[in-house]
Amino acid sequence: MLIRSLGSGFVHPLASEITPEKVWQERRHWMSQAASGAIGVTGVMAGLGGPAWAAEAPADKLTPFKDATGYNNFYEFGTDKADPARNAHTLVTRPWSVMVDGLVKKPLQFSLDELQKIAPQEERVYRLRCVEGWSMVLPWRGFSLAELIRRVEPLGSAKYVEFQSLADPKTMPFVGSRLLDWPYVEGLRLDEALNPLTLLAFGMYGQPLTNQNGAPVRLVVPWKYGFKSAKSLVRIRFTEKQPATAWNKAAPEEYGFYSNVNPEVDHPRWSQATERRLGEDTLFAKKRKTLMFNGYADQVASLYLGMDLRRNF
Ligand SMILES: Nc1nc2c(c(=O)[nH]1)N[C@H]1C(S)=C(S)[C@@H](COP(=O)(O)O)O[C@H]1N2
Ligand SMILES: [Mo]
Repeated sequence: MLIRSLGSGFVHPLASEITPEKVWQERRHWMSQAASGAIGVTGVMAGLGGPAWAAEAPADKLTPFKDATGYNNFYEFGTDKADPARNAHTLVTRPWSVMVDGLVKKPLQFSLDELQKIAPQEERVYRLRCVEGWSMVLPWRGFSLAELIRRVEPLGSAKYVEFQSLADPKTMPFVGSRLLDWPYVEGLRLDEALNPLTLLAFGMYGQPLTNQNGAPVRLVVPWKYGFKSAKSLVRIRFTEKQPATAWNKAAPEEYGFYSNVNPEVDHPRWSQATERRLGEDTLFAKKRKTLMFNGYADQVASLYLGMDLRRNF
């Protein structure tokens, strides 16, 4: 391996030779040592946004960058898992703006630069599980959606938040196809949107989101099936009625509004009891058991007290 001296005895591999996941695994190793008191790292903690790391299970390894960017769902660019990586280069992410409106006191249109600056961004390692049975673990970068919600001051009548992805037939080859009713729309109840876990993400693995992962800004809702995490957002709208979401409209028996990860509620066409982790799916790799709320029950179970999660799937 080529190494380069950075002076005073420091030797470091060239950036081009280390994969993003290697760098991140190293940082996490430090972090776990820091947490156990093995090394003193006030500075490191400050740079990494400490508390968010508590959300990950110890056995979770980061999903390799190439898997996370090469196996995607982004139907605007095709239905094959390799299509987004192949086709999403046509997406134009600058200039970009996000309209935040509906039942709020202060409707605002943000340029991407303005939006990125409304709160300090932090790194958060989240698991995300697709309803199709695969999952991944990634270091995302962004801030809680609650930071944005606070600034527009929802009215008392606002009960839900609707998220709209860009639908540009000129740059997104499958917008206009009959796969879904475009634009891609998702929604959360206001209290779900305000939960600190709900992330407005701008980056992943220490760099801006790749187009196939939803550049320049997306949602990451880690306790729900992946399709709730809408990509390439252009509008966030506060409503009184539950939003009509793209997948729910396309197949209501298969994709409910809530879509909380729940191993006990099977998809009508397959079991949801287990999942395979991207990057671990060799022939003999064991499947993982899917966890209730994708492992985030401590943070979110209280949102659903008294609700029948079989009926409200
Ligand atoms: N606009 C838009 N957002 C989307 C999708 C999509 O097709 N279009 N697919 C969803 C699904 S089904 C999943 S599993 C996740 C996948 O995110 P990833 O490609 O970053 O892993 O994005 C979600 N967000
Ligand atoms: Mo998905």
